[in-house]
Amino acid sequence: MRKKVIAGNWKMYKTQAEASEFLLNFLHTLEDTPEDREIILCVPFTDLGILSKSLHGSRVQLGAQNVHWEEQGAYTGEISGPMLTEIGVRYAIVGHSERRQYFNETDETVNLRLIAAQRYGLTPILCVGESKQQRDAGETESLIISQLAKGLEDVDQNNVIIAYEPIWAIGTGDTCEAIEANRVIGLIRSQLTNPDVTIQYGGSVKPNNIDEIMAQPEIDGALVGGASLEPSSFARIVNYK
Ligand code: G2H
Repeated sequence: MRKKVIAGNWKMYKTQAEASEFLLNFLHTLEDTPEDREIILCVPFTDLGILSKSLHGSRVQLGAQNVHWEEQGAYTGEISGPMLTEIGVRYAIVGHSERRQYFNETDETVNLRLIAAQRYGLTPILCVGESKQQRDAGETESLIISQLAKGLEDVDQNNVIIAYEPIWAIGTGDTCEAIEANRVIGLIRSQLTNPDVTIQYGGSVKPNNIDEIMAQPEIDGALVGGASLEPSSFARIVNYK
């Protein structure tokens, strides 16, 4: 049985005070949430410390939005795996399209970060996905196969989550049809040596489309941006039917 995983990606939103307020209104909504799903919040680095304390004893796991490949060193602005695991972080998003687009993240650096995340005890969430231009040019399949091959080189597939995030559907409200997301995720699975890897869909996941997304046989979860910022909306997503 593949694990179902719903992860919020807060991106660069929420101060510590706002994060604490979110939890006040969110945690009680999990009382009846079925045990079959893992819930993760991937939050800004500055929120990790306080959330690590507040989430202690809850069923919500903590994730970072990036991780460097070295244990320590002169890498201004970066955070290492041991810094994250020391404060109870379990997951790290790697290779999100916003990192690739705005911060020159490449398949090579994504690969280094994935390997390091595993080395230091984190489970990485590898993001792959095509732009509108690439989709229109018929390059979706080849691009994703290439991102997977380069990103996953020497990566242990027993400890990784993959998120298919078509760039054209991110933050646009323009969701990829569930059936099309299912098709691409099936293609992703066909490229893996471990068929039991959890593969999420991400891109404008909302309360009104989560049930259809999670009903697809290949889709094991969701990586949720905008709709994870508001407690009632994320609660509805986590409590998908
Ligand atoms: C895709 C997603 C979260 P949103 O980036 O990773 O964001 O749900 O806002 O499209």
